[in-house]
Amino acid sequence: MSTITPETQIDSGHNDDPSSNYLTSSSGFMSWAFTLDHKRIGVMYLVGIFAAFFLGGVLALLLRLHLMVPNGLFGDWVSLDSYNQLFTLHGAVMTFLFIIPSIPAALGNFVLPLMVGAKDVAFPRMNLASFHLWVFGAIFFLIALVTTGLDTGWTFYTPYSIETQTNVVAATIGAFILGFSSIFTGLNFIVTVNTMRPPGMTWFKMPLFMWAIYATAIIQILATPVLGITLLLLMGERILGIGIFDPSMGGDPVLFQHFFWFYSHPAVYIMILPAMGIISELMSVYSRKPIFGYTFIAYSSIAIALLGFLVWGHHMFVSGQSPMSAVIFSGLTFSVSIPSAIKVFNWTATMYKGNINLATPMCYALSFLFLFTIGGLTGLFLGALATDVHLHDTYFVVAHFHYVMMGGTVIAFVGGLYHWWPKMFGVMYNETFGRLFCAVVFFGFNLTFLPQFVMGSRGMPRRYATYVEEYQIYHVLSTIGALTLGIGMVGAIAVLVISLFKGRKAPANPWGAATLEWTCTSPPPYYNFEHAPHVDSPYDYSDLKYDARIGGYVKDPNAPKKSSSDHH
Ligand code: HEM
Ligand SMILES: [Cu+2]
Repeated sequence: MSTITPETQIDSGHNDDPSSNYLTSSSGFMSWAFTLDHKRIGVMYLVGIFAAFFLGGVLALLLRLHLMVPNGLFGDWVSLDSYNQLFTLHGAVMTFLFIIPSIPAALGNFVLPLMVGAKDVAFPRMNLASFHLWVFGAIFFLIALVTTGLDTGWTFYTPYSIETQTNVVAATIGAFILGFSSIFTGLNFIVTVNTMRPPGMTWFKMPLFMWAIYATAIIQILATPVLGITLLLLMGERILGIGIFDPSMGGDPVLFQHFFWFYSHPAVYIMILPAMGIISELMSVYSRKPIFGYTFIAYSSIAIALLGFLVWGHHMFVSGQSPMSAVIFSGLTFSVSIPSAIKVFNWTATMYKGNINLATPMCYALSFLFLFTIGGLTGLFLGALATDVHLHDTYFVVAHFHYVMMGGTVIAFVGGLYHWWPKMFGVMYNETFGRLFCAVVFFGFNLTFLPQFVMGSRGMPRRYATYVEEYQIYHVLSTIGALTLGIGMVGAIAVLVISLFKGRKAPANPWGAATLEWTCTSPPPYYNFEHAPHVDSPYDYSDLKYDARIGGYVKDPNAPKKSSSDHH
């Protein structure tokens, strides 16, 4: 099961020419669409995910433009109803199609097997199935989009989702299928990490990205089935009228919220944990220092994954749960912030007295640190019962979750993409433009969402198409910010795409990182490694030295090797 021999690959027609790599080893549509190569699957996910991100982004800009003036910029063209559809599809596309699969399915697929020095993930066929399911799920979302749209909010709250005339069934079928895609990915990673680590890579010598992906996979497997069942029940309610959520038949609409958040709060950790894993790698590599507090960071990922299951009720403080359970959920919510804070402190300590290299990925890592801290700290105001009653369903919440999801996950994703890009495609991007657009993104992001904290705390409710004039100044600032952010994001992606055509050839190890994926050539050959790589501490940089001729780092055989348990 765990050994991937060439015979288990169904790819036809790849050649074994040593100068070829996974991109050139075979060609044609079928060699991609039905590949079992984790690297190609990762690249296909990357393309699909960015298409979803683009769609979600265009919807977001339409929303922001609409909100420029109190009664809607587009006049009758965007009616109150279509405004509901815009924000619903924006949220649903961003959450289900983009952010949940983003880091694990694209970067995780590409990097994880390389990090363990393996040829592939444990179940390559299941990996391919996961991608195909993602495509099917996306198609159902598009069906909902082009038929009637969807206007329930991405949360599908009952009883409205039972009554609305929009295509809830297509969207829930889509989300259901996407759930399986996510479960397959998670299952694959758990088995890969458990069974395919090379000799010498004990649990506490794993790169922290692996710990993060592992913790994420636990949530994907345990929480996603709950969403699946919930969506099935919702379909049953709509199609058959089974009466579980519908109060007119004795059902309980709040039950839906319990089911939904039992998945969706853990799901926010599906979004943020892989991002945290990326940041742990970047902080260490670009500070040229072993990561500070390795064991704490590793355990805190697991702690977040488990505690994340106990706090869902904080989304329902005002939906009629008993005061006692509200108090308990509020208390539990604070417990999750402890492991998150541990990570932030350890990343900061890693930089202390480090030899910081402000390459583009590090610029994103620093942005993450700043933005995630704001996102996390504002979560505490929402977790505190007394303040949440006031802030619930206002723009304060909107700002909070964008700081964690976009400022956290998306920023880390883009940073990780810049970091691994030379490995993935064998080219170097333009550093100057990379940094420039990172700065534009950072500025645009804050301009978009900081004003939302202010207007939210002053009472501007979320999901409203119109508003009273006193809020206009915040909305205008936010819209200008969103346009800036859009330009920054398009620029950041353009820098990468242009490098495919113009970038100079990447060395095997441009950043001087010590994890195994940097020991194979860039881009990796079809079988990843010719010989099983030698496993060392993932964060010991003492034996890597810069070689100006190749523009990258090489192992220095003469370097005194520090003890490999140094990072503990
Ligand atoms: C530091 C830990 C965090 C705390 C204490 C926290 C707390 C909260 C609370 C109490 C709410 C409910 C607010 C309300 O509706 O009144 C909330 C909403 C939300 N949070 Fe967080 N949060 C944290 C981290 C995150 C992370 C890491 C993400 C995503 C990556 C996230 C995404 C969201 C989303 C999407 C919502 C709103 C969902 C909706 O109602 O549509 N949060 N958060
Ligand atoms: Cu939550």
